[in-house]
Amino acid sequence: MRPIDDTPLSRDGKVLILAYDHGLEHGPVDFEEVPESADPERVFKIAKHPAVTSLAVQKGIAEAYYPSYEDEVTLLAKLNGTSNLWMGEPDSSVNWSVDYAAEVGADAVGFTLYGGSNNEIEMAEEFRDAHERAREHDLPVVMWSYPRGQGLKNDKKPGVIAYAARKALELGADVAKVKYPGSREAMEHVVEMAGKTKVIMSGGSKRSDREFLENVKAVIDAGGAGLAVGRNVFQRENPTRILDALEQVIYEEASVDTALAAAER
Ligand code: FBP
Repeated sequence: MRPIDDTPLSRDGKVLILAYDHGLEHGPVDFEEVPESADPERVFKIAKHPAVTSLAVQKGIAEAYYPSYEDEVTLLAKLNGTSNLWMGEPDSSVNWSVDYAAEVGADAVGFTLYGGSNNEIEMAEEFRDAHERAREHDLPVVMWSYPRGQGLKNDKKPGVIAYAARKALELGADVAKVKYPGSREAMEHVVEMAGKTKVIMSGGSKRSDREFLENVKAVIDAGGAGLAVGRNVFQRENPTRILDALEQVIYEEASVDTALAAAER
């Protein structure tokens, strides 16, 4: 098994995944703020930024667009996914196999697990199959570890997020993508619970540059490895500017003020 830091998913031990599966997960509503963001071509171009260690997309987008970017973009195949039209207990269909993702050129795979859902057992078994196949292909595995379901009223409680990170470690993920638990202290506990699994923050809905960068800074200061971000990048008119700032905060461990000033230059 190749150490994750020897894979293109990691830069200096840190991870910045640009997520672009929102057309499936949320629908076209996420593209309304910046209509050009509906064009995958725009996002593949953004993903060439040196701060980005991979672009996470679903199968159809990878098949249609990745061939033109395979020399410049690291592909993370998001294997399962669901839509906002689904009204049942949280669940996610497996939309492509690891074998097929490897054939398309994936350098890493991603998988959502809704811990606490009535479908958790089936999802964990599907994760097992994907994880073991990914190991055969030597591909790092990222778990979107999102406690969500009937019994969970607040999926952002610090204890729940710490459990989500621990599940990722126990089930073999190299990276656990979790929601921000609200503070640096809470994130420290999450990172501790994840052991050798790297913890990254899920970007969340769009907020101001400063507010977003403060969250990312707290994650890095807590020992987190970085983030997976979609809307806070592609819903900006100038995605390069925020990526320049993220590069400072994540890889240079710069302050938010320094990062914002660097992004202005
Ligand atoms: P954002 O940075 O836009 O939150 O994207 C991260 C992500 O995990 C995407 O991969 C996914 O489409 C979305 O969030 C799902 O968010 P949620 O399940 O909370 O609606």
